[in-house]
Amino acid sequence: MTKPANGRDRDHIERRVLDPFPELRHGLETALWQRRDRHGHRGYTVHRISKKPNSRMTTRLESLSNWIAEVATLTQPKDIKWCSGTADEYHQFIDHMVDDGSLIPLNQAHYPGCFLHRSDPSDVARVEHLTFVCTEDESDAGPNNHWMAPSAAKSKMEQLYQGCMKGRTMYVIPYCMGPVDSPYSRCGVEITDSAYVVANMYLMTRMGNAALARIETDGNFVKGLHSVGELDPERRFIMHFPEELSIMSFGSGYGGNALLGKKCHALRIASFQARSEGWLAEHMLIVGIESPQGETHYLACAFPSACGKTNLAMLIPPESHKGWKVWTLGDDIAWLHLDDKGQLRAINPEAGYFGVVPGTNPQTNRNAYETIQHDTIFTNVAVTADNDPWWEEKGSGEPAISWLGKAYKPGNGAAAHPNSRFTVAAKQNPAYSKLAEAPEGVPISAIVFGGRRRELTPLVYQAKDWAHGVLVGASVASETTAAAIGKVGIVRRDPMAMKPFCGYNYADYWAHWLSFAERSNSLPKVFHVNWFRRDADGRFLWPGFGENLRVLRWIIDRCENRASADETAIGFLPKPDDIDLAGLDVTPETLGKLLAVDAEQWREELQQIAEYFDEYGNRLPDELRAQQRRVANALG
Ligand code: GTP
Ligand code: SPV
Ligand code: MN
Repeated sequence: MTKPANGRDRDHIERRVLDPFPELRHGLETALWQRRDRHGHRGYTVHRISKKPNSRMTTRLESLSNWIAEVATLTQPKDIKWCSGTADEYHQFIDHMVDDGSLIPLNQAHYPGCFLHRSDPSDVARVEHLTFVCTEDESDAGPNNHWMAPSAAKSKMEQLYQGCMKGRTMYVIPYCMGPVDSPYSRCGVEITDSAYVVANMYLMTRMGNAALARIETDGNFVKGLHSVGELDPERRFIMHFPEELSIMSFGSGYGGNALLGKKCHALRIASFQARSEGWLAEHMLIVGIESPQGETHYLACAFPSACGKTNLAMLIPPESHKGWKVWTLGDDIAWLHLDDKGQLRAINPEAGYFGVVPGTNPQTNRNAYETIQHDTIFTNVAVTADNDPWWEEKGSGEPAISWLGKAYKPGNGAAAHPNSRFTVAAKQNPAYSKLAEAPEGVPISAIVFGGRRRELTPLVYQAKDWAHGVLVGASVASETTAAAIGKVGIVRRDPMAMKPFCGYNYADYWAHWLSFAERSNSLPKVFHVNWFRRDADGRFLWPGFGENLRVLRWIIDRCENRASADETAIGFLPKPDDIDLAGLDVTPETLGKLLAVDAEQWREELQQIAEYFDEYGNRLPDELRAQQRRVANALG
């Protein structure tokens, strides 16, 4: 029994019931007790209270209630709201944001349940230059990450957080990345002062009571603290503490910076955890390709940001491919585990899509287009005179108001921001796979790397074996896009499409990838694709989108040992007849260009890869260096 408070103390304790938890297990209620100490300073204790009289108890997970109390003491919110994850609660958040102007209802007759959020114009993409991995030892973060000592990073962040939620509500979001009943899933709790973040987390993750129940059972969770602060780019940081499984983010409300379950947890922290636990957390889509004969293969594909994952995951088979079906499991992140038979299996830790809007139309991506017709949050799109959302290459309508909220004037730049995004629940996708919720995930036949490169990299090639596949992944380079602040169109090395997301030293990461060969002899085959080759006039040589299925068919046939190939120095390439061009306006000459391997250019590329690897010094696995030398020598 707790000691009853004496009369004097009672005056100093105000009880606030925060969430009646209608469907609460154990008959408990959650409450915040706000206390003042002898000096009148406010402090907080979080309790879950039994409805039985005289049996008040703290939450079963003390590490959680203590952390919430600590954060509340630091940030001083006006109140705390636990998120239970119900649809009603989501609608309450939406109404609240409409009231305060942070969400604008779109035309509800045309787009029911759809809203527009205009972010601060300085806050429209990930900020890689302000993103840090804070390991005790700098070399553990590696040359691929910005690093800060954990103690320095924490004191910097604590200064920023000091009193930052005054007058604001602090939301507590328990979430589960992956199906709640999957052994491969991992949980976290995000604390934020942004209702927009809460609404997005509701669509993107399994959040609320079910996640909280699992957290209490697991006894551990990733701690994510987020505040939008004043949205000042000078006071903006995204800090990761992988050794403590915690994240601190301040000053941005944008997707990857603020929805901490996504890139911060499911990639940076998870990749670090995955290394010690023997699995992989990757920037990959997961897609199922079903043939007219009813045979389904699952592929996991890693392309850098804004390089076609969402589009490939939702691919619509072209007219020429009657009877083919494509099923989406994930569009951005895959967690990969070896099962006890040595089969690599994938789950998607997310439950929604935060996808690039521009370019989405019924021809390029009909599934995505249909998915976002209702119950979608649009961020930084334009609107038409009818108050419909509008974006470049939508294929219909005209912009009246730009993403900045000003009258649109042609010639004044894009109407929708190039990195404008939709947030939507995955279940709305007409191609949503029935295995998307399977706790055991799906078996992966092929791993496909890709990049956006106007030259050099052929339409498709296959690595000779797993170790060569690790080289192929480690060699990915791609033109930068609007998904991150910075110059667009510059080719940079982006190994495994993880440059902004690998939470530890790439050299150790490649060693971890290589180690899978010792643990299984039935690993997936590894490929590389490039949909973005251009001619001298800058036009794409390959039609892309649905037609990419023709390339995936060769990939699947290679996995089944039923397609031929030419062996080259860089790997296996299809013979021109191996890619079905029926009904397609691609001449054999163009296909020749798409499949050409220019030895001179490739020698140069292998030289650049060697120089890039040198940045990792002695830590680089010998096997990777040996693979690089083998290919360089084969090129002559
Ligand atoms: P993130 O969400 O940032 O990780 O991006 P993503 O990899 O999911 O990229 P997404 O599928 O959203 O594609 C980004 C851009 O690439 C869009 O403008 C698409 O229209 C374009 N795109 C996608 N697939 C193709 C393709 O096969 N060919 C060409 N030419 N463009 C493509
Ligand atoms: C990406 O940039 O790769 C995205 C969007 O998928 S974000 O959530 O901002 O990372
Ligand atoms: Mn992404």
